[in-house]
Amino acid sequence: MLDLQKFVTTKYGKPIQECSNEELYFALLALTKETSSEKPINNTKKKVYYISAEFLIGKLLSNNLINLGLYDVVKRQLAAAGKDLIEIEELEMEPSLGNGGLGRLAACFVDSIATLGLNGDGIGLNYHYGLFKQVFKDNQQFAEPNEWITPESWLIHSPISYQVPFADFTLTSELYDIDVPGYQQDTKNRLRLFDLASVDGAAIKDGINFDKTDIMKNLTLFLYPDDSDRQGELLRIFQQYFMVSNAAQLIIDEAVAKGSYLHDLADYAVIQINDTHPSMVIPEMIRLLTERGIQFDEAVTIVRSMTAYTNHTILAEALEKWPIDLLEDAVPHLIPIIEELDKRIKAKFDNPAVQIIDESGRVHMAHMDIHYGFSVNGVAALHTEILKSSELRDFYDIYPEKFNNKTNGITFRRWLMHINPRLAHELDDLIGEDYHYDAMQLEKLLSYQDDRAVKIVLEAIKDHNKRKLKSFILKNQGVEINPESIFDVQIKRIHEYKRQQMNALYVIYKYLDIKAGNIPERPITVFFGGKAAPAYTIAQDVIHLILCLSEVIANDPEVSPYLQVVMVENYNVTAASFLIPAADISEQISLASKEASGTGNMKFMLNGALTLGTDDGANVEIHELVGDDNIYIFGKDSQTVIDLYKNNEYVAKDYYQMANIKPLVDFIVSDDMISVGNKERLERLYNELINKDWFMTLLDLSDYIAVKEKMLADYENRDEWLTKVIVNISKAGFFSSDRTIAQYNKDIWKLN
Ligand code: CRA
Repeated sequence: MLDLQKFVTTKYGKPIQECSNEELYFALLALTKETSSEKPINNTKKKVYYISAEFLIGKLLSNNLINLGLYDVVKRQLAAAGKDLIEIEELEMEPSLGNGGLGRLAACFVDSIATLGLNGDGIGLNYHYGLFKQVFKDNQQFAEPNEWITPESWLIHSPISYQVPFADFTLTSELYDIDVPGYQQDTKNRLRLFDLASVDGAAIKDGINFDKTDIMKNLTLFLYPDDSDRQGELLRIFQQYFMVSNAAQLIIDEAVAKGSYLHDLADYAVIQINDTHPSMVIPEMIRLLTERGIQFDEAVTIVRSMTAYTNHTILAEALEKWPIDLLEDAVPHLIPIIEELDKRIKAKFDNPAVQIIDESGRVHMAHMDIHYGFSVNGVAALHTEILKSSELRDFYDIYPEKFNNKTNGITFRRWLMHINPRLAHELDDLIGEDYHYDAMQLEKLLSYQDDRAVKIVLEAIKDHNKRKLKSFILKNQGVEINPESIFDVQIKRIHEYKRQQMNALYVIYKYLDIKAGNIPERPITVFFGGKAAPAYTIAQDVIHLILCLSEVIANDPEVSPYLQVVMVENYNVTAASFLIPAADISEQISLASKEASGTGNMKFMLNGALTLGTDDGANVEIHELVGDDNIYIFGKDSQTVIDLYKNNEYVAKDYYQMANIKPLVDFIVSDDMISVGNKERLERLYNELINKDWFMTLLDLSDYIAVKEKMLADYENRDEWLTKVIVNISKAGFFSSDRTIAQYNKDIWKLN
């Protein structure tokens, strides 16, 4: 049994009571690293390499303590000495290695791979400033470098290093590992982050602008550096190639060390390509194999039998397509390989839609993945069906056997046990701990759906979590919120297809309604959180709209007691861990067909919030699991939307002219708003909505308002609402990433 007092005294020569929280944080970091370093690395023959530009791992202390079985003891022993683990954990910097769902999914997956005892590492880059830190000034977003690496951290410097060739120079990599102990597992895996020793933050000028030409200094500074110019595009190619060349060299070395003679490489390794950023691993692996004496044809066969591709989006602009001349400037040695791969496809299929290099000389990474890998998967049932029937239809016709669905999932260690310990303990008491290992066991909770006592406890837990969120927001932003209000939460990257602007129009509706004298039964607090890509102007305008609305409402004494808008600054995994357990309403309102899956929707459901959403992404599966009575669905369905696009039939103006909609949209450019905002931004957004509205906000707005009003009214029937909450928690087991990973393994990786 752990004796934390002894550990701390040995380290600092004084007892826990006399240590600062900072000292205790570093003691716990050391303890956790030591404990996981004692676990042997999983070294079974075949291994999966999950290559991803993002791993949004969040703070690791509690997560690792939970997985190592130390969380409760540590918490207890600290408490006995008058110290609070939650306060200590605040001192950890959140790694900034991801952007959104795709990166968080990768983090959940490495946790689940380790937890299932499978041999698999994540491979990515060690961005020093990661994704930018978001700050608000003048009701606008500004981007600052996010410095997260401290001298002592989770990173373990490895002796592994590779040479990575580019057109004009060769770079030498460094490797940093982060241990990934699975939940209650004897072995561990690793997250392996490649870096460059010479990277230098002094290359940054103001905000997140930096000299883009000096690759030695900037290669791993930022995730998704601005690529609106040629130099920026080149830098992204440099990053992607650096990541996959290191990965491919590591994969070969590890296999050879285990006895592979390369012809049998696929018996040792399988690569999961997480979206198209790592796609160059295909030509790179072919290059390395041919360099090692394997014939080109055989190299292609080997690579095809060991690479699988996950598609995360149907938005065409998010799929990498690099002009061949740009690739030529960065990685000329890959060009003959890519051209040969393309030539073979052109010889076989005369359909322009499936070519790797298109007529304008762009290399379609996704097409290369599909032709030269053995598996293509979507991330939710609806998404995979859309890929097969429309987006990737021509590929599906050629290779129906390659297509499969893997509905996303989330790790319950973080998204239940860590962020909502009271709920987890209540579940332990009610249904036992089996669900820790088999999430489907949560269904046992269904038998309590009419249990008054359980409902009272659930309500008390929600209330507690609302108060925790209140302190978090007060501390971080100096804003007071009302814990007695309904918490309505939309947290995700800011993007037009996710339709934060529709939620903002609802807020305007409510504001005007309250001004007209209709006082809500109970106050409502609407939370938004999310970053907008610095080059995405309309998304910045949406943030501006929300911040201005927040100010207008806060300044209006007629409305502010009943309605509050909070835009959470620098939304990240840590903020999510406070927002999700406190939420009553989970906003999942993307335009149907556009959200590949969503994973926030799953986290909210598990923590007892009800979904207000469209039949999109994994919402469809949530809907099927909980049934019509336990979810609030609105809006046009995906087929209708797909047809509207196909026939070019949607005209925003027709909706704007409607009597209930026009005043809401007009409010965006009202004097009230312009007095606190930036006229140009508000007018641009207004014009975008009435003239274009590419993601059909106005199409679903009336229905959204009606269903949200119904939901708020239903909230007042506490007994029925809590039944719905129980049903949602009970049915969330399907969304465990352990289930997702078990399916990847059974159908794709075939490890063990
Ligand atoms: N934004 C999808 O949009 C999905 C995640 C993880 C996304 C989400 O609906 O849940 O992937 N796609 O599968 C993406 O990043 C490049 O595409 C996302 O994170």
